[in-house]
Amino acid sequence: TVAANNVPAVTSLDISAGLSDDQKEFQNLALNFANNEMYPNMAQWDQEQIFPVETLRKAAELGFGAVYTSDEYGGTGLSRLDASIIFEALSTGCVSTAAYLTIHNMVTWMIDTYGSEAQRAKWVPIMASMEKLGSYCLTEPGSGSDAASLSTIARREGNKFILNGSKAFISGAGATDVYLVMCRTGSTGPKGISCLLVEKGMPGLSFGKKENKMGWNSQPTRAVIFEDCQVPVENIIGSEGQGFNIAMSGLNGGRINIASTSLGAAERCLDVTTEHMKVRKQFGLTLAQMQYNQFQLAQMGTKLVASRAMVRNAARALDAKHPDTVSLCSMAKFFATENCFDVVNTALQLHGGYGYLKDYPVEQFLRDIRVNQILEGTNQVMQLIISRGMLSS
Ligand code: FAD
Ligand code: 2MC
Repeated sequence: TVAANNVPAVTSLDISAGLSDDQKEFQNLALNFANNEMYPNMAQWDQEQIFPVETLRKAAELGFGAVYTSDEYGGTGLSRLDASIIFEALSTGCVSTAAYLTIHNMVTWMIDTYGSEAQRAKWVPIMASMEKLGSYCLTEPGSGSDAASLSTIARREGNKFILNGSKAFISGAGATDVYLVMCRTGSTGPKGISCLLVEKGMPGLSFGKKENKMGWNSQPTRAVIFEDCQVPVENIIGSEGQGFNIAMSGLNGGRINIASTSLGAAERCLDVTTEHMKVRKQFGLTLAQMQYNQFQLAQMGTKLVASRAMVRNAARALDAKHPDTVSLCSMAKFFATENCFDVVNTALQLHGGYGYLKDYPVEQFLRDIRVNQILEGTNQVMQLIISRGMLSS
């Protein structure tokens, strides 16, 4: 249930159950931000395709620009569990905007974790404040699920890398400043990949047209194109050949965070639907008085609570560096994005024809979380990772 200080809880599923007092406090902070700064605007951002950078910067003032980045250079220094709680709360207000924030957080964490002192000192403070925005560039037109087959190439020439190739589907691209680009500096396969920090304005960097999407309309998605793009060698993050490992380690937290945005959507839709069921009458009964609908509601609540438990369990594993972390993150992303999609889809059904109208928020939540089954590794790739882990032990 979406319960912030100023919003009554209308279902009995307490999203703060089991959390510490500190966690409850910033959960409330994030819920209030979602209710006051995001939810009233999410339909307009979607319909007019507005990327709400000022709202993102306000979120950064609360520490949400670098939630789980260490505090040494200005990150907030919270845990992955804390981050999941925050992103879950924020996405009750707008999934698409909260999702971009998670990608920015992932990029900032990657720079802080694998960058040199100089890179960390330069970028973390201005990314934590969201003065500069980040994008994560792994996918290419010819390599999506098989990410290690990527072909964007970086050739070393003196003190520069010359970058050629293109990236597809890059969140934020064109509007963001800092691009972490996975590219080939060596042989085929994952060990020939490096991670370069490319800055907007570097010669040879350009962008494709803004993609027309089903959801995630409050953030632009574009191809990123490199034509003899010149990148100083000191812009490498980590060492040559480490890029794929860096990219994958970013995605573990990314997958928890994407799953968390599905939780927030399901929560908001459950709230809205419970209210609707209490007032809408057919056959002389409210929808809530019909046993079929009561059972639907029970199934929705159960799926949501199970999904949240999976996501928080994976976040705890990542915090504890548990050996099963990769599998647990993949399971959480797979389970929560599928089940929360079902919850939101049932919420839409329980609204009847009204659920299909933009007058109600449910159809936007449905469109916005559909992509969570595809990006940051499709749910088929999640199953591949889970079964590999099980078979290799
Ligand atoms: P493909 O890999 O071509 O897959 C097609 C289908 O085949 C899928 O159903 C897939 O599950 C299935 N499949 C593939 N291989 C297997 C297999 N071995 N076994 C079973 N099934 C398989 N990428 C970035 O790097 N940065 C971003 O910021 C970013 N943002 C995105 C934003 C949006 C809105 C979207 C839609 C995508 C974004 N992506 C981003 C890309 C996203 O990560 C990819 O779309 C995703 O990884 C899948 O790759 P693909 O689209 O090439 O599909
Ligand atoms: N965490 C840490 N390390 C990982 C990892 C993970 N989740 N996944 C792979 N690795 C490491 C792995 O341990 C190995 O390391 P080392 O060689 O040092 O032992 C290295 O990476 C290579 O891994 P594999 O041998 O498993 O590589 P393979 O090519 O067989 O498969 C696969 C990798 C399928 C898991 C990977 O390609 C994948 O995750 N594909 C999906 C791509 C994806 O998620 N794209 C998301 C783009 S971002 C996005 O969508 C956004 C919206 C931002």
